[in-house]
Amino acid sequence: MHSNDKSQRRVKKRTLKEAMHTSQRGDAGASKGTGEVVIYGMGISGNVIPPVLFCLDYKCGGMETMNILKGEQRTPEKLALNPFGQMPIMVDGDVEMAESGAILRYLAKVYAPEAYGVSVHEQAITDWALDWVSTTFVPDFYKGIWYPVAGFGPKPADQKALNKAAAEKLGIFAEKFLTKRKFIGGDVLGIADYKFGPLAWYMSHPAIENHANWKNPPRIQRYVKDFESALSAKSRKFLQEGWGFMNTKL
Ligand SMILES: N[C@@H](CCC(=O)N[C@@H](CS)C(=O)NCC(=O)O)C(=O)O
Repeated sequence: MHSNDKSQRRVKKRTLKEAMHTSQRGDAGASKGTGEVVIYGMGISGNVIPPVLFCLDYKCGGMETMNILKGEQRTPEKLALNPFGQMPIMVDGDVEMAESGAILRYLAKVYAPEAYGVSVHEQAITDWALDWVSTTFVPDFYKGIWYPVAGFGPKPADQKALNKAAAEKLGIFAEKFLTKRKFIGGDVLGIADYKFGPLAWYMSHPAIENHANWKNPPRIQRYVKDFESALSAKSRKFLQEGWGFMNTKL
């Protein structure tokens, strides 16, 4: 072998070793965050509320109104941040992103890793709950219960059947994620709670019972009470906008 090849291989090896060392230290791509996260959206949105509550509780930011009823999500400035033209949008320094679940994962990683879960196992359970809520609970049930009452979607063809299926699935959800624990995250709120809590809380509004004939199952009622109690005073104040909005639907 040519001596030059040897030295090149040494350089390559060292680079790989360095890279491994860096990733084992856990600082590959680590981000500190500005501590001044901006969530663009509206306080009545069940997708915007989760990351805003997280920011208020962890004192790392808050919401700036972007009124989608006036099309403000489609200005060139906002489309540059989220080309899908939806809220919430998050900006944290150079990090610009959307999708409530993805934002919560980012926020936890940067500002409160324990809210995602300490071990890979705990994080996987968080992901499971978060993904079930986003991909099943919201489209199959929340959209047929909360959206029509709020005036953002059509009534389902068979409300009674939808409510029955929702209660059954929430029973399974509670058994899986809320047995022997107060929250999905355990004794304290985790990011799956920040996603699910606001939706369950919204479904506990009397307007929902009046118009969709829906009442949260007992375990979810208790969960909603615990969820509200665990929030900071600022978060509870923030929720007043959404509650007030639903009061107009009574
Ligand atoms: N999967 C998204 C859903 C976001 C979403 O549906 N946002 C709605 C309001 S709650 C929106 O921006 N709608 C306006 C539009 O689609 O034009 C998330 O979880 O963030």
